[in-house]
Amino acid sequence: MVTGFKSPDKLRANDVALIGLMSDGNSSFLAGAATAPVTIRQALHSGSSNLGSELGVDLDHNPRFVDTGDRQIANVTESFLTIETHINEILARGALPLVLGGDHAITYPVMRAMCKANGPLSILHFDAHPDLYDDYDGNPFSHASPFARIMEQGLARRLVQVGIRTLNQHQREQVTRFGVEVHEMKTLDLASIGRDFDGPVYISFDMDALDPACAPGVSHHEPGGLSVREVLDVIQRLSCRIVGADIVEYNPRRDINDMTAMVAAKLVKEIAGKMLQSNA
Ligand SMILES: [Mn+2]
Repeated sequence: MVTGFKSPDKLRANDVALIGLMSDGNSSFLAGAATAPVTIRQALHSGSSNLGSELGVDLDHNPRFVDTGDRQIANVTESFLTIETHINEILARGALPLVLGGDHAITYPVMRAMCKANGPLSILHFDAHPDLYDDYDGNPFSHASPFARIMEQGLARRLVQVGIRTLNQHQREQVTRFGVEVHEMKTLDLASIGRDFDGPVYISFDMDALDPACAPGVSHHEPGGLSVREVLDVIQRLSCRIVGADIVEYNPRRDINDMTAMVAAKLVKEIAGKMLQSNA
């Protein structure tokens, strides 16, 4: 049982604000990601580990790490678009959102709020999929389309994708159209990633970027992915300011012994730690 959520109006500047968005109405294949925030939080606070990041930030009783709880998002477009308002409440206090999805569709309304507050950011996007479909099955808000909406509306100045291994012809055309910087899995040079960010960065982390062997609790198993250690290395090496992040597409219904929830909780610790350090 996790308690002690705080209202966003208690946030202060440069706090990291955890927020769960319980939304999977735009998933194309399987539902289940909506309950992810609850399970990730249980893993984060499970007695089997502590709340310290590897780089030395302790989230336990840390006054700058504030959990604002979860928001229920109904499976209708009007409710989905209120996500922007939920993030605005955090940004209005000068705090930094760390969002637990939900499916990847949430990143579009989150970035609308982020762009309004920060101007267009660079996005470091970990994923097996580029999520650049113009629409998917007729749904422009599909979890396969958020980065098409973000790029066509100028909500990001750079989109750097890591772990991609599902590019088809349409999405290759979208990559060219939007100038997306794609680090495909087949030719990955991890040391080259993230060295050249020259402004604040938003991290969007789809759990299926990881190999299904280390993160089976996702809707779309795509073999040949990243290891947990590899993504931690990339995140820990970042020297830019990280002003927001999301961790999406964890599907508890597909998990085995909560092992993927534990990986998501590890990412919360390392990303929150980096956000706190880079905005100290
Ligand atoms: Mn994906």
